[in-house]
Amino acid sequence: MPVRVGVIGVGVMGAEHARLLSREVAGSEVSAVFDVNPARASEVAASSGAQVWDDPMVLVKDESVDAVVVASSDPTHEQFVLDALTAAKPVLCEKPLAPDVAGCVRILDAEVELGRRLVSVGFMRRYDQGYRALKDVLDGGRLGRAVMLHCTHRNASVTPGLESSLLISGSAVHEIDIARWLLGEELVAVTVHTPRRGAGADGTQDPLFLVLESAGGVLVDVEVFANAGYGYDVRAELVADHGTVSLDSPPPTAVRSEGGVARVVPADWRGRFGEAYRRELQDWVTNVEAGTLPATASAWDGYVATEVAQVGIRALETGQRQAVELREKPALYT
Ligand code: ISE
Repeated sequence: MPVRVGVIGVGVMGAEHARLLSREVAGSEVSAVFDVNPARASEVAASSGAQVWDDPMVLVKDESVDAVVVASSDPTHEQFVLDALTAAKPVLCEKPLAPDVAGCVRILDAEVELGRRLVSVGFMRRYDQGYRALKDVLDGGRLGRAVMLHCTHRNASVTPGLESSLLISGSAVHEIDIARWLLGEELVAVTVHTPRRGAGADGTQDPLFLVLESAGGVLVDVEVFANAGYGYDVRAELVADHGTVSLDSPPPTAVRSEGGVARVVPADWRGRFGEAYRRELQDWVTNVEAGTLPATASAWDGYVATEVAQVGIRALETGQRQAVELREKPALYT
């Protein structure tokens, strides 16, 4: 029997999840779909063979749904994740787990109360082959300890007038998660520098330059440039005691141009992380089926990402280095 998944929210991301679950992931089918836009829900339901629901809370509880994917608007995540916990069903929630720390904490409390880990958070970079290769090199020990991590996160363009804080909570949050995962350490402080605005900035403080400090003294710098103008470009270089290793997945396609060799990057995240999303969903479905824990980010990781992003937003607003104070980690997540 395939795992029957209910997908809540089928905008660009949710529709892609539904497509992957119904066509590319082994052992799953999409049995139910909800979206605030009924036409969009019908379209995705028709292409994935699912039923359309007009009440997401009823969808979560229905017996035709074994597990839930939440890809609706950020402020609605908390409610749907809590509903899934009440129904004791596995749930994969797109980032952020909740946009505010209080919402994440309510989810942590509910999961701890239930006493079972059912929540996964969609930090798909953990499934990217390039980041996995970086982690393998670091964990293999050949390069010694990590000292610095340089990160670049560029989008071609974003909605004009985007709030500057969203560069941190919507984009740099991926680096926040991947840095913790890669280094195996928590982040303890954030500083945000603001260079002069890029030509496409349009009211947004863009780019931003973040410096994250890890508990063990590793410095992580993150350039977030939302209107970089040319494409979706994610880079990373890990500097260690005895050498450096760079993210090179997928290898950029080199093309000859008049000035020499140019780097060609995808237009958006789908071209860059499509395979990571597929692997993430496959791991989730396989483990839901087996009743075991996937390697996804947990509710704890989702909470920490939101907490550190909020500290980053404070650092941006104050212009000062801000310390991160995490809650005590519940035993369920150790
Ligand atoms: C977007 O919100 C995402 O979630 C993508 O994963 C990220 O890479 C992109 O930069 C964001 O704008």
